[in-house]
Amino acid sequence: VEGIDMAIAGEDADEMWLRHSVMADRTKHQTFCVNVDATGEDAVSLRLRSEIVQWLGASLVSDPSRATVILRTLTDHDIAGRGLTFDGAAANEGWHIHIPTSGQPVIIESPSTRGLLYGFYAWLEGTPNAAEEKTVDVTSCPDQPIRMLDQWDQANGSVERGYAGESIFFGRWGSNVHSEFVSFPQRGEYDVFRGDVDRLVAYTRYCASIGLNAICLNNVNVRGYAIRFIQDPWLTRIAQIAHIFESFGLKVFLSVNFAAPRILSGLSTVDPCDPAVQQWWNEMVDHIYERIPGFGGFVVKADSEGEPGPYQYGRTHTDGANMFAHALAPHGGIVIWRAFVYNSHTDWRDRTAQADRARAAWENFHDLDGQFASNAILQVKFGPIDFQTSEPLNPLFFAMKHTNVIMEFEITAEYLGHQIDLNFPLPQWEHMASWPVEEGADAARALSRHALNPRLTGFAAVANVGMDWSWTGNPLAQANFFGYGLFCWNNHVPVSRVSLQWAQLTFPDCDDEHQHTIAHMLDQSNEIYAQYTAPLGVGFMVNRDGHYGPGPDDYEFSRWGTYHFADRDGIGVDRTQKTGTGYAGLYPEDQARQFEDPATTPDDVLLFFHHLPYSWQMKDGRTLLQRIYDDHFDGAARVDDVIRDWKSCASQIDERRREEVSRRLTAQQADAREWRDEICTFLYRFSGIADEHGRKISD
Ligand code: GCV
Repeated sequence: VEGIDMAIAGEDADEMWLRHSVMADRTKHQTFCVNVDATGEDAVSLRLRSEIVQWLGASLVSDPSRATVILRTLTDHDIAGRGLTFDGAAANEGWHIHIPTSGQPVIIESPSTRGLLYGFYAWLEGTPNAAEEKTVDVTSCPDQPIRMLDQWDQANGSVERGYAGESIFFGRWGSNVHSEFVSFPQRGEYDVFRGDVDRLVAYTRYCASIGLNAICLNNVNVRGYAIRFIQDPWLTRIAQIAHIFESFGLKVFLSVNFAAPRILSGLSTVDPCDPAVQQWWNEMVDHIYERIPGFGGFVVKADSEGEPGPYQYGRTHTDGANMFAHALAPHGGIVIWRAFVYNSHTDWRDRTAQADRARAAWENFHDLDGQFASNAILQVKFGPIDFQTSEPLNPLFFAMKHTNVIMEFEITAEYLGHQIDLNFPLPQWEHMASWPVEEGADAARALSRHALNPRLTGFAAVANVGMDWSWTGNPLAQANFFGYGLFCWNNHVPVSRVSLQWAQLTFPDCDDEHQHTIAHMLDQSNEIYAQYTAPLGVGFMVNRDGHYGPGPDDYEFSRWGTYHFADRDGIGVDRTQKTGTGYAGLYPEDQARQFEDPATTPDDVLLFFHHLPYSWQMKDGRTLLQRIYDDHFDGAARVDDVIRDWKSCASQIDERRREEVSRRLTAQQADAREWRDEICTFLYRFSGIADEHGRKISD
């Protein structure tokens, strides 16, 4: 790529689930033919060809009769004539794969070149499974039209909440020596782009290979040089990166700082209703599209955690979002406005509704429903707090009935063990996506039902990669990235199918039994972690200094407004309507009723909704405190089992991955024991109630 300070990717970067030798072996006897007459050549079809020839090293012919794998685009006429069904708001990106029993060519078809690319990778990854005796005919379309990654990468090369080394986009080449990166040396010059094109191409391939179609390159907290990414010469660099992503079918977005007109051009105000401010953004957007015609648009975090926003000018969030939407609309761009807005200056003494952080997103946005522009999207975190181990669905998903909404997840393991502790969060994500929202629609499905434009809904997640050789710090955390893509595509994909497919692709040298062992380790990891950390949905008992390890009182008297309220009698947050913050009443009547009563509240969010005495009788007959003690001992003991499982795979796994994972599991074991002991002791000191099984709890 012209102008980029070329640097060769570390030769030793792990190949994750696309192991070149496996893929090349799988295709070495194949001859491919790509026919895109129905849609025409574009950057994606050219990329598809180069993937076949340059990446796989396979042969490509123009005559389909000589091919063993035919990839072709379809016209509407073809689709109707063949009786094929491509369904949903993203039907265009779907694929149809035909695998014959023998003799005939494999056929991969789609209405679009992007769909062909997705079908190509799906086939390479073994989806659908080729049956030996039966012809396979499968059509598959993504459930969510927008399937996005949010990078929290910063211009200085660091990654906010990143646990896998420095940014793959920004920073000084060669400065990443280890994943335990702490500080980045100041750069004298302004070119903050790493320029590691090989690494970017590889990353983009991974994204496309799991069906992703959008990425925001920089952190939502837009600081330093990142504020200038929308201007030349930095924009030229962004264009170069966008060029790579677009060729793999991904749209590129940038996070922007709401106060940019003041910071960059000295405007006296950034009031979104001021014509000069609007004009500034209009011109800025026009310029961006001159450089990047396929640009996706902006992601904006405003009025939250110290970021500037429309409230400072007495304006609403729709005033802010619609200003950007208006500037982007002529170019087909969109603005993604984050609903993670809360006042981080609460007083712990205040126990009223206004200090309940769980209410914040709802309070700030519910009455703006119907007022967002049709090219604006509200991005809502799945839970009302902040990616805790267990939360109920954010009630905003019920309130927004005439708004484009994206559900936000966090792949990077901020509260889930920093990619040190094993934690494959797919079960939790699916639980959130499957939350009943209305007759015939769970949360995932309801998104398109209530959108102003059904194609402008979807999922976004904070990415978990960095310059670490394994991409994700912990090689097993690659599964979380892989799983996210498959989850976006099929919101109810069976968890164990994903983990097994990942294990098979990633550890091809393991035998079947051990691939199942690895998949099993992943499948139970999210539950294990939830057992030994903050109990039953209470949240935020995590260490405030970085969010790893226990810190039961770290937030209790802080300004961030999240509390467990443990005392000598009980624990939990009263969010009932009768005696608490009233939060339970933000749900539709049947669910509000369910959460109002601790007897009908599901265990995993029991302490999220209720402050209960330690003697509270759980559904299984145990007391609340005994259940907490048991979970903590059980969770920590299960980590020992996970270590045993990993050891059982040892002889079949290369040394580097074996040792890296082992080191992290040992650290997890220490972490789990620390959590167990701190939480149990913390509650024992308050309650004075001993463990029924006489296990040692320090006093
Ligand atoms: C990017 C949490 C994280 C912050 C993050 C914020 C957000 O508060 O701890 O690091 O900021 O969420 O989602 O904006």
